[in-house]
Amino acid sequence: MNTTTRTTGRTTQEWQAADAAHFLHPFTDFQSLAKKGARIITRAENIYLWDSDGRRILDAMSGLWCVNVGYGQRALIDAATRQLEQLPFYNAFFQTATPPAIELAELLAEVAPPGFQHVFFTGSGSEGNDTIVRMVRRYWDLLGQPQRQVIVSRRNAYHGSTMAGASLGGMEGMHAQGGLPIPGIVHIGQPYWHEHHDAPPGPGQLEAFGIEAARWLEDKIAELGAENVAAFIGEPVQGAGGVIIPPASYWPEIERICRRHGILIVSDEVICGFGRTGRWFGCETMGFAPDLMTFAKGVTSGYVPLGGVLVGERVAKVLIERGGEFAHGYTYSGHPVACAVGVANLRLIRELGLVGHVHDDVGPYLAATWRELARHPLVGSAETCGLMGALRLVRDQASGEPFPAEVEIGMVCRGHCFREGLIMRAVGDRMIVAPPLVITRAQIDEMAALVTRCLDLTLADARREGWLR
Ligand code: PXG
Repeated sequence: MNTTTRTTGRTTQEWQAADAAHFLHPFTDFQSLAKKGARIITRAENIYLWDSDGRRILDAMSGLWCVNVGYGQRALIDAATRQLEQLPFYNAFFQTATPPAIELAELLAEVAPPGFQHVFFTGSGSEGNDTIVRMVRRYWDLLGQPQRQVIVSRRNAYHGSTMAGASLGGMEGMHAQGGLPIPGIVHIGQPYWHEHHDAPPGPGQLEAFGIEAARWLEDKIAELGAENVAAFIGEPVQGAGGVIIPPASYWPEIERICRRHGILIVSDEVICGFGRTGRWFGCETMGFAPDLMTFAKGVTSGYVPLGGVLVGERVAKVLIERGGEFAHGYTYSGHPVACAVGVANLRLIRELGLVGHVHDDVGPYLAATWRELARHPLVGSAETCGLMGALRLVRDQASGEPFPAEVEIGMVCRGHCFREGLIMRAVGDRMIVAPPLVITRAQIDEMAALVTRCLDLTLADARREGWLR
């Protein structure tokens, strides 16, 4: 018997055949995957995965931006096991609660920035953003301004895949399927320098661009009428959009504009939350104070599904004091097993000092590593924020000229990563990483060596195919 059958009961080919026959994967071209066969992941430890052929893979994407404490953490496994034995499920409807949900709400209020004392639980980030839409509209309703309906988001944002989540998101490909966005959601441009310029910014230009990009919100508010605008939503750093790190001037200016017009600010912390940027929440790194925050992923390090909304006092006060039922909730709002794992996870992040580890140690180390990688001839720009990094692949380093879209340079590079045992995402021409927060300096070196090898292989392809300038 080979390792595969011993550890997972079936061979890789058997798994792939059953997968192709029955499992419709998310965001997947079903036919082409069926032809190729899925990669079957069978176990994991720390920052490494193993596939059904027994190959080790360095997971530089933390699962899907979520396994902040790394794989195999005993405290989380034990918390889930204990809770499954004691009380696997009870709901939070009908004036009932369970200890893990109460404890997690309490703990979240502790780690959140000042002014966040209340939590609404959901099963995912998408459901968290659906909750946001209903909650901000209810807020304005209760204040006697029911016409304040519109939520402003940004192009190339990602806020989930439900009807409201995909509408809030600014992905055109998603809007094209299913008649989105739903009414009352509009989009402005994203604060991404290279959408408008090939060459890197000169002195002062990035800060000026940040102000300019924030003023697109001012323009949109003027067009809509401030009295009709309920909220602005954004990821502190856009994740799925390609690790787009806004200029430092951007968020403070967005905050000033929203405050001037009384508009609520929603920080989607699904990726940036729980230490990813070197602070507990991305808004702290970016220097703004939101009214509401969506969270998911890192709240349980992805060990079990959980999401929610942290509700600041401005909104909580109205929802609570004006009374009446908020007619919204999910069977799994406050699921005891998920919340027990959340409690164990937040405690572990504290015990291991992971937020400081990112801020003072591995975050700056990744930044230094990225500055080295920026010298590779394929790299036009290299940016990091905490433990998120992006490399923009270009055709000509001197001018920053991008590859023609049809080359799909990111996919070429990702193919090499796949074969070399590195999980790195490609978003257009941006290669991105977001490794588990427990990563060490030595492991960042190991990751960088793999990245360099994959860049070299991609460069060799580009030379051979005549894609370079
Ligand atoms: N907000 C943000 C900022 C996200 O990144 C969601 C909401 C939705 O969360 P759920 O739990 O409903 O998936 C996300 C999810 C990618 C990728 O390709 C990113 C996400 C999901 C799937 C793929 O980078 N982020």
